[in-house]
Amino acid sequence: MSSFKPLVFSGVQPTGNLHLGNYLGAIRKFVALQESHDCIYCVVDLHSITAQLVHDDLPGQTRAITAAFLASGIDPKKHIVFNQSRVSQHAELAWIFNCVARIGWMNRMTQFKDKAGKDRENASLGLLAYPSLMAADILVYRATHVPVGDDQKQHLELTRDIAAKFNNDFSQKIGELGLGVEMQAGDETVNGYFPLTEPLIDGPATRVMSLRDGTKKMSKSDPSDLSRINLTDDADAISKKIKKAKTDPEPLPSELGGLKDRPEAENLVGIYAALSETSREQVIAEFGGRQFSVFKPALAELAVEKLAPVAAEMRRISADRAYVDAVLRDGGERASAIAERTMKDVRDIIGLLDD
Ligand code: AQP
Repeated sequence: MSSFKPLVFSGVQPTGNLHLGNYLGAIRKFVALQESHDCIYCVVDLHSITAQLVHDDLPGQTRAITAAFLASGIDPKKHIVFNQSRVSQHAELAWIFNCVARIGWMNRMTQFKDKAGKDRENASLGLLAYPSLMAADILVYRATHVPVGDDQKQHLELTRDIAAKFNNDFSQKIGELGLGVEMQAGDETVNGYFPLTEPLIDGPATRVMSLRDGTKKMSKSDPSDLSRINLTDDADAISKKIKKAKTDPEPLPSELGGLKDRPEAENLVGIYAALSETSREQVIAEFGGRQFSVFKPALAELAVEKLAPVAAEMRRISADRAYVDAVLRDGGERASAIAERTMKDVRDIIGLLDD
């Protein structure tokens, strides 16, 4: 039985300044995976217009995210870096997936409920269909692994559901065309064209929380800049934000279990563990019983040490717009070639004449 070639895909929206959550939950993992896998990393500009259509400077934001990828250590020659809208096959496959996915599946998505808020009727159709485009982003490359933060887990489950339904519905045709990989679907064996992609969500910072409220995710769109550490923040801003981070009056506990019901303390310990590449247990072993007046300066020093070089490199790369544009152009061409091979197969499987 053949199997799918391992391939990593992930994307980041150009909706604002990248923050520590994006960095620890996603981008740093992108960098690590380059050693073991072929990787495709995408600035998902089509996603950024689902919640808000008009942006002040979408091209500038797209270039800034690209610069952050490169500054963090993504190699655009060995791997592929591009912006989504350049490869029209993402949108083409998303349309097909709109016809595979069920409205009930989309209505259950918590991100849609959060972002649409109370005025659901007024949300764009694109916001509802967002997970279908995300499934297309991944499956147009038949990617097997997707590094993401915990908030994307539900969308990855939906991606698997879409792949499984497509494989089941077209199993016979996929087999006749000799395009499939034999896969188990319950008790049956089907000819699958799309892999059931695995999310890669691990480590101590899969959900970095707001510095102002430990129950809310750190987010680009939070109106308070004090809620997040931006990748572009300088050393003073990072130190100030950590100093002002909300905490409780108790010292850090001497056992990990003592972080329960202390979301702000738990968040800062998780951030320290992720930045120092250790575990929460080890952070508690080092700082258990210490006051935040000791822990916060240590965390600020560590954050500056790890993030300042990325910010400096981002500034250097951003100044060379021609280079950033050339990376996106080259990545787009290489991505298109793979995506078109998939779409050719998909058109054949469905019966859409294309020549
Ligand atoms: N707080 C977070 N902790 C860990 N990982 C996170 N990610 C986002 N926030 C956190 C991960 O970063 C990747 C890129 O995210 P995105 O740009 O696609 O959009 P998002 O998840 O909607 O991020 P934001 O910052 O919350 O943006 P806005 O405010 O525009 O909605 C993803 O892998 C995500 O899991």
